[in-house]
Amino acid sequence: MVVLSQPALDQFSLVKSYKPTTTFSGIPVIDLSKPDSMTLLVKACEEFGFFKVINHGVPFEFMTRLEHEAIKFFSLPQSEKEKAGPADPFGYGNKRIGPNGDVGWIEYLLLTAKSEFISKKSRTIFGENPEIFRSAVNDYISAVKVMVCEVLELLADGLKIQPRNVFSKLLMDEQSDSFFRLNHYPPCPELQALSGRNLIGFGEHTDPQIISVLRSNNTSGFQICLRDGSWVSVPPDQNSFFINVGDSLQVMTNGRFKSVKHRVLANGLKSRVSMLYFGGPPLSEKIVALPSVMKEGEESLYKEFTWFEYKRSAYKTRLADNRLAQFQK
Ligand code: GA4
Repeated sequence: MVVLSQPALDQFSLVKSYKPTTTFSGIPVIDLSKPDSMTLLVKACEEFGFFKVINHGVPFEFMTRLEHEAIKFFSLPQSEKEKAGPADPFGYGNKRIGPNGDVGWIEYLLLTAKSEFISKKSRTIFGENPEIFRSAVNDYISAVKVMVCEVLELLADGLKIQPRNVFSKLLMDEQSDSFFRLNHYPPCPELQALSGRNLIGFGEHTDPQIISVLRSNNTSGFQICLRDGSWVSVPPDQNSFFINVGDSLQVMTNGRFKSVKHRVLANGLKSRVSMLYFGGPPLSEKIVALPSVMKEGEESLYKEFTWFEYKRSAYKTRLADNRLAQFQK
């Protein structure tokens, strides 16, 4: 039997923070039921690459049902959870993130968002009685996908791009390479001894896909990096979704929308549970700046690449690396 040793606490990244990080009150809040949402969405993607949506239409019950199932899974004995691992990339992962040595104070389940895969792998990932967990994941993903596709269509309208499903069709495609992730950040009591420093739950990075949708319980920890390089804490809100622009949408809008750097800090006292949908295109899709977003004479900032090529190179990087750098012209 191969026993993988756990990384010791001193192998985790510690962030110096002698004063508490600023809690940011300037995060754009977009009410999807209001007529000004289109304009505000475009502004948020340009300024922050990040925003919160309310009145989003996803039943709260879908979130709580899945959260409950996730907590049940993460409460299983370690040996049971390991049966769904390692995350290569899909499956159960504990402290190790990605294939290149990143670690964080986290355990997670990483899945493809394809429903037929979810059912096939059910028994290994979702245990002996997978039906309830599996349907909670499927219902949640379906509803979130509808909501985020509406957001993408409003963004296309706001950018005056036609057809308006130019982004959303990539997520709706049968071949869409979208991921789903359930994260559990256990409380870390040893944090008290770190005298004012913070422990990294999930290290700083940008998301490679088109768009990501985050929902968490009411435990803090999530931070974004502002344009001036400062890190700010995002107050959690279990009723809303936080949405961020991914690298691919940055390229398709020729840098007009920003793929925001974000990270999660571990909490000393409370457990954080989050669920993330990463909307990606089909592997064969060419990721290029759309001609309709370019002004006259504007040149594309990036070389042409397919989503497959981008992913292949992304999996050779560390979390904090700038994955778009090598595709810049
Ligand atoms: C970051 C965003 C998503 O969580 C993820 C991550 C993926 C993984 O955990 O397997 C990666 C990371 C993420 C980017 C660089 C590579 C791949 C870990 C890593 C070091 C699921 C994704 O798609 O890219």
